[in-house]
Amino acid sequence: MKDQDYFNAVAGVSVVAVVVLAAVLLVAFPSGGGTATTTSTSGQTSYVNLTVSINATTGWPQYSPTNFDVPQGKVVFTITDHDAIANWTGCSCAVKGTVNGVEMINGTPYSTVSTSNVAHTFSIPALGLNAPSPGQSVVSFMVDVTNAGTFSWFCMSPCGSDPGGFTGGAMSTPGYMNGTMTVS
Ligand SMILES: [Cu+2]
Repeated sequence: MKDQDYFNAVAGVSVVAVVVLAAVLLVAFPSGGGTATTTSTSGQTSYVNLTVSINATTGWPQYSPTNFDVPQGKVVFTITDHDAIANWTGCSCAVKGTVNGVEMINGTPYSTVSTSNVAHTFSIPALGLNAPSPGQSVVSFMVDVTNAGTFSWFCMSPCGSDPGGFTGGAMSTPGYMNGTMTVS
């Protein structure tokens, strides 16, 4: 596949060079390519930088920001996940809904992420988006956002301090593992 040269080329990119990586992603994921059935026409690319860290008060993992706005068009997401490495057997490990169906983890492309480390996910069901986020990693991916509206996102990993995962704590408290993306 033609992207292989690019992937090889960026494999050594420093994880702190987020802006550079995002710029390279633009070259790797040109508009109109791949499997997308619809593409945005705005010609605009925007950037969303998300961080997962441990809330000092609650001890729960927390995305920041949780509510954000983007214009229609290509959106490059970068998730810097400071949480611990987490094995998740039976995880939602397939990358879905991104341009070319991949995400970059520390500069290497993956279409499926190893169960040995999926601390969190960034998922928007209405857009068919699922981006697993390994702990102690930088994940970057591009989404072609074609429609305005308010989209709920959440983490599908049973993360946080609650033993049941989805019944309390980080998973059910607004502003930790769920939020909204407003597209204008
Ligand atoms: Cu999570």
